[in-house]
Amino acid sequence: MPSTLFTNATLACFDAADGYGLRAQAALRVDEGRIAWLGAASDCEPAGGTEVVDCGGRLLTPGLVDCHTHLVYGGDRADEFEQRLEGASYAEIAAAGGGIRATVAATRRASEEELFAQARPRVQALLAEGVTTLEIKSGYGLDCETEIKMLRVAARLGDELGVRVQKTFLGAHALPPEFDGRADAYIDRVCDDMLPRAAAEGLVDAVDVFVESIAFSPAQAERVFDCAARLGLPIKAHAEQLSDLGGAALAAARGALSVDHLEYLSETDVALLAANGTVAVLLPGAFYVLRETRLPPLEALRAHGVPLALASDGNPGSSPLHSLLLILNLGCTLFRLTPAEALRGVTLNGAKALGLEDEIGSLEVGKQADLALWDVDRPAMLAYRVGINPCRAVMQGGAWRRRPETS
Ligand code: DI6
Ligand code: FE
Repeated sequence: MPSTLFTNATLACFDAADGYGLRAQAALRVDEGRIAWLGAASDCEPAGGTEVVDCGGRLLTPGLVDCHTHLVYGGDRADEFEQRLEGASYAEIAAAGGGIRATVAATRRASEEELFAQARPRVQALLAEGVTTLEIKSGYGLDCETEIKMLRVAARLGDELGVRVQKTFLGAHALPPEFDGRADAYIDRVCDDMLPRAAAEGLVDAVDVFVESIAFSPAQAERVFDCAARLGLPIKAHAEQLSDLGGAALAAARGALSVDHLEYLSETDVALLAANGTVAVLLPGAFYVLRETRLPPLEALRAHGVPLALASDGNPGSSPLHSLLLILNLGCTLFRLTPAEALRGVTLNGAKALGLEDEIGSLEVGKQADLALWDVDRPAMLAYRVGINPCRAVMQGGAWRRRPETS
């Protein structure tokens, strides 16, 4: 693999405890797919055979990480968007058999090929904005065959589009209709059959549960977490999105990588996240689409030093958004994150939410050379402006996904 030297760059390294870790007039060398050196542009001398990219003062960041998506599914839910505009709530639509269940029916009907074809443009939209790692959850199959079909499609998206995809099993996302009134029996099925089989096929990097009154109770979540522990898999939770059931505290106490949503997280439970190194993944897309008003407890999360990540939650119901740059802007405008917090949330802390912070997410020697070069000179530009994609070039593992045009 040829070496590449980025010179005359503004680096946002995310290599310190906070801030961007900015280095102006800097250079960064990539060897064998990894970051081999970085420092002042005046200190580097390209060896023969090295490709040199003059960045012209532009911003070079770690490739972006979207650590929470549900991008593999059949159909769409534009009809429910219209119903909500006529006054129905997300929870009411779910209770009437729509919502996640509507997508489950469409996903069960779709072939693997159809699911792949439908998901590809969603992933491509993220990639166009500098994403080099994304997580994709199952959870619209709710039977063994369809959950495995979704996870296979997720793996294939990674292979064919040349992006790192982390696969999360979310069998406990909603109760399938054939188990109506028998949620505990469904959890038995998840633990005895679905999750062990998906894991045996090498399709599971982490296990997630939706802990909510319209989904599963903390006691049911615990059983899924026990099963994950037996299989040696890390856990996550959708928690405190619509009410406070204590799901985040439960997951954090068991060492969850992340707990996600968190609008109803109580300040007392924040300390448990901090104590266990669990990342708080904030999802402003769902907050925006559902027109929520209750904000996650940002001040308490900051005061306790909980790492904050931001993600798209791309899904057909509550967050049909496929732009991580828009999510940066929403995180700042709706949740009052600083641009530095927001960008850290889609780089280093997004990586941490996936357990990958030793490998990706910052510009540090030894890390994988996942890089995005932007037509901006200041990082705040990425969160500030909406509707212009300034992504100029992307390198994934030391190979160009998109080369910079020379100008
Ligand atoms: N919370 C969400 O935001 C998504 N899943 C979840 O547990 C929404 C899924 C959907 O509405 O299809
Ligand atoms: Fe989600």
